[in-house]
Amino acid sequence: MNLKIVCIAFACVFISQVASAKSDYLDDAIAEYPSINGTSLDSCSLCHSTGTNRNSYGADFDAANRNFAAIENVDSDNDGFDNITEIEALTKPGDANSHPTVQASITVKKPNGGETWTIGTKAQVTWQSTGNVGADVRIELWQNGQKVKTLKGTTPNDGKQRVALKVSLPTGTGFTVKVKSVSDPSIGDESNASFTINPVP
Ligand SMILES: [Ca+2]
Ligand SMILES: [Ca+2]
Repeated sequence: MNLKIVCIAFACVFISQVASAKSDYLDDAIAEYPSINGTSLDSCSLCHSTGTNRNSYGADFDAANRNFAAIENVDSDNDGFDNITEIEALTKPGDANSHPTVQASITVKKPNGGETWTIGTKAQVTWQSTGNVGADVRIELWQNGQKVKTLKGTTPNDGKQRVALKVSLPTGTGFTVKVKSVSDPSIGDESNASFTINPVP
């Protein structure tokens, strides 16, 4: 047997041992999380970026003495979703570019019913958004199911906007505010209940 054959034989034994060590952990992962079997998470890339280099999830797994349950509530790749949420959604817990899809939504917080606005003052409109709502929103004033005024045609989607209550606005009861995405007006929300606008005192 020449040296070349000995080296190749050694390399094969070494590689097969590394490979079997990897697949043991993958088997453990599948035993812990049967739903990943046969999916894109059923791969070395669950814990490794390239070759034997661990990704952030693999590093946390190693640091936790290879205890999957101990790192379930950790967000290893810092993409806003903890590891168990990603595993259940079949997205990669060690890859920030892979994460669950968030439904785009807007929720009006103020006015949400019962308020009284007064012409001549400024009123605060606030809202929350999730997912990809876009950079800007528009704010509309509705009364008894009819749109009466666009208070802001476009304003940054930063969750709050003060609006000047001009004398040209109608007064009375039955008002609601709608906040909608400018890029996709089908994403929006309306005050849960109506509020009142009083004239200048
Ligand atoms: Ca994550
Ligand atoms: Ca991820």
